[in-house]
Amino acid sequence: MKRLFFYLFCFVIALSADAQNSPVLVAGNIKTVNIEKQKITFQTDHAYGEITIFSPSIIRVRLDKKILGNDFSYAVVMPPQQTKCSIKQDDKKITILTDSLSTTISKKPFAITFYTLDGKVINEDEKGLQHSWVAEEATAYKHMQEAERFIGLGEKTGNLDRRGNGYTNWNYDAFGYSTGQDPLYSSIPFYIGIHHGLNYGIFLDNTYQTDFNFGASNNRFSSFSAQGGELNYYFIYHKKLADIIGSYTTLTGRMKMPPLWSLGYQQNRYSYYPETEVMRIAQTLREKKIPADGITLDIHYMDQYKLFTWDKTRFGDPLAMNKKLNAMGLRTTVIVDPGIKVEKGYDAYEDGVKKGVFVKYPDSSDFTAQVWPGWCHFPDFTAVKGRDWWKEKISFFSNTGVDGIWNDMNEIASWGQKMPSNIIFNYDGALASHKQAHNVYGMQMARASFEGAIAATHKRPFNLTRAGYAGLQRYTAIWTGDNRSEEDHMLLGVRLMSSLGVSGVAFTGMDIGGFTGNPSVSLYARWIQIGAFNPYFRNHTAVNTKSSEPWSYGEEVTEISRNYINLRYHLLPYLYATFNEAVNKGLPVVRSLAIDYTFEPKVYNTQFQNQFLFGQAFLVAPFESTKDFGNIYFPQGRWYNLYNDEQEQGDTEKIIRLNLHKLPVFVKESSIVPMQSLVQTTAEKPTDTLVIHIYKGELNNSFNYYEDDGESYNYEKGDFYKRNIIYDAVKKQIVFDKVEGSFKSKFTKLKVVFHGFTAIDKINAGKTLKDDFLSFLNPISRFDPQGTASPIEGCKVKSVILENISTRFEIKY
Ligand code: NBV
Repeated sequence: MKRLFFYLFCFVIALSADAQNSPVLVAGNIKTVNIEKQKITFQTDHAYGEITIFSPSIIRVRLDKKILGNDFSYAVVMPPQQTKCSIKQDDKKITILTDSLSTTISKKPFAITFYTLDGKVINEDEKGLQHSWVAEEATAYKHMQEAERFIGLGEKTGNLDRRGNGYTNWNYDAFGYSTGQDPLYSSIPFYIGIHHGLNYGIFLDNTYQTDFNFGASNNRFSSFSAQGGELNYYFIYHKKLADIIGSYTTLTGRMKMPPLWSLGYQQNRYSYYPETEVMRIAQTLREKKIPADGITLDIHYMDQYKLFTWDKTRFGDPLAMNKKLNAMGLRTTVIVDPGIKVEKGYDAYEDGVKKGVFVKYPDSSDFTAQVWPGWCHFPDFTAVKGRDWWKEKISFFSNTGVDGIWNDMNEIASWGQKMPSNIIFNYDGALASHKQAHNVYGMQMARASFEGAIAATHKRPFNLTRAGYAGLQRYTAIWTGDNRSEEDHMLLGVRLMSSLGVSGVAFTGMDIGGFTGNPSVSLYARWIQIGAFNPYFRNHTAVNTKSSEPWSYGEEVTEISRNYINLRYHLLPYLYATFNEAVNKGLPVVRSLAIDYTFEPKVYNTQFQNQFLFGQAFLVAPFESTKDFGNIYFPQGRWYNLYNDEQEQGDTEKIIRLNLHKLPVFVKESSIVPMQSLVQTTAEKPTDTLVIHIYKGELNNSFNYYEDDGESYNYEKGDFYKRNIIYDAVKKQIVFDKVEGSFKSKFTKLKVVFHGFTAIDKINAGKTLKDDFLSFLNPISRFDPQGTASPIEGCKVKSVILENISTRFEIKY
């Protein structure tokens, strides 16, 4: 017996010695707990922790192997909300209950499980692994649920469902990336897990390199790690995936309304110069009746790539040129890179050195690296001083008539791609090494450009970035960088936008036609069709590639391009209102089907994963331009073919013949789609009639029609025009609610177009509506992207014109 005890004793000693020598430090058991209102602080064997109830649906977890430091975030803008909750503890566990979920924290060892209110496990730490450190790398291990799927993580290549893969967040200048390359330019450490009819979000707010493992080379766990700093994550639970995006974007902030012109077509190339070339492009757009709102100038507009300069031989009088462009309804966007050329006598350099705004080595010398202008210094955008300096400098552009800022190379990219770790950033007073500041640098540059442009103009700027971090949507749009002119890149671009969308970023785009290389004629045509359904509609190509304007691929493609750009302009009222949903609810414009049909396995089938909803109404099915047939998945409900109103019953797949002239697009039943007459630019006023297309259906639906001046922030003070339009399939009526807000709509008439209806019973607008408004039911054309309106025999589409009524009225059918 004695001997047995002795052996046991030796075994325990050996085990604990092992634990001490282990290269992996586990958090261990909870030793002390302190509960204060909505916050629990605790200490474990090897870690310090804090769990906060942020809202009924958001629980925040902080864990570090040292005492928790300063609580600062570039991403999170929402403080904890006062929340009705109960926190109880006994020897074994702490239990948190809110109106939305319950959370159990086991004490021995420290481990967290999140449950629904009826006791289903939403997410739980992987038993035996939980939380640990390997050197400075901290990791949380979560049990991989049966058939669990993972979506999100922002700009990540690969499939919609990320299961079986691992990803790294480290902003990277990924020139001509491959379709499986990781990482790319921006980092959004937020993903959504889906299993057993449940979905949740996890946002790891840590700007160091972070790594996610969704069952890559393991069948046990999903995990997330940070190369330094705290394990600081937010767990979000809602029944509906859209609400998870809603909560994530209340945490990290939402976009503001973009300028209306930035939703028009934008013509880019690397680079248009000199001025005569820019004007030739502008004139050709107008002559060929290709609607457009913007021309973008790439690095050649600068004097030897020096920021805040114009090349005087190429652009003698930029202000005058930009005025001429404005008179044609075109706005100018210019590229800006962070690298400031080291050159005596160059104002930005001299001034920057004098004011000490550049990032530095530990010996206080300014960090120098090579990029376009040669040797450069880089402003510290993580410092108030650096941002303020840039904000002042950026007014240079509005002074020369520029309306858009395009922040490029802000990963930071430099030749050689290896920036030393020991560069010191201010990190808003906390001082951080390059390792900690790298992923947030680009977002802070975009922030400085955004805030600077607003300060200079008091208008909404258009701001675009390549690099970013969670929360970037507050300041900027993003595009997916240097893609290739290849079929699979076009489809990858769609998935990148979908993934950015579920990760809180609504204003996204890709280089239409592809940046590197030359697309085939058919690829260009298909890509520009898809582009009409991109939130940011930009055509771009690299230096030394074939011209990429819509007329560069022959007559037929010019016509296809024009048709779809026309369609985009017809759809602006719908798109603008959809952007307003991003502002108010955080919902994206390009919506993965996973948002509305989360638990439908077919959504994640790689055959269908490129399909997306453009706003709430349009189902877009992109296919390679080389295919003759395409298999389309129609989610439940009924779907109208956009071009001929033919109806498809949902919950089916259907093989359709593809045709280069028509991108497959379908409209969901019960949809409400406002459209306007064709204009060549958003600077041109459409006709006085807002056309509202209504598609008959069995679903209840509502659409928030929205308008404002398109350029100022007065809408934040109530200067908008809003009207909720409700499709009530039970009462068989469409209700136009009363108008809200002080803005006067640019439309004075409503034309309601009925799709799929056989008869309209009555239009009940109270006393304001006279009988003669019922002069309707002339068959109009089926929708065709050319916007012509020739009546089609036997078509059931009917319309009615109503003088604008601002009070509530109903249409009964
Ligand atoms: O400024 C030139 C390019 C730009 O056209 C492109 O869109 C960016 O992603 N820029 C990268 C610099 C590097 C190009 C090789």
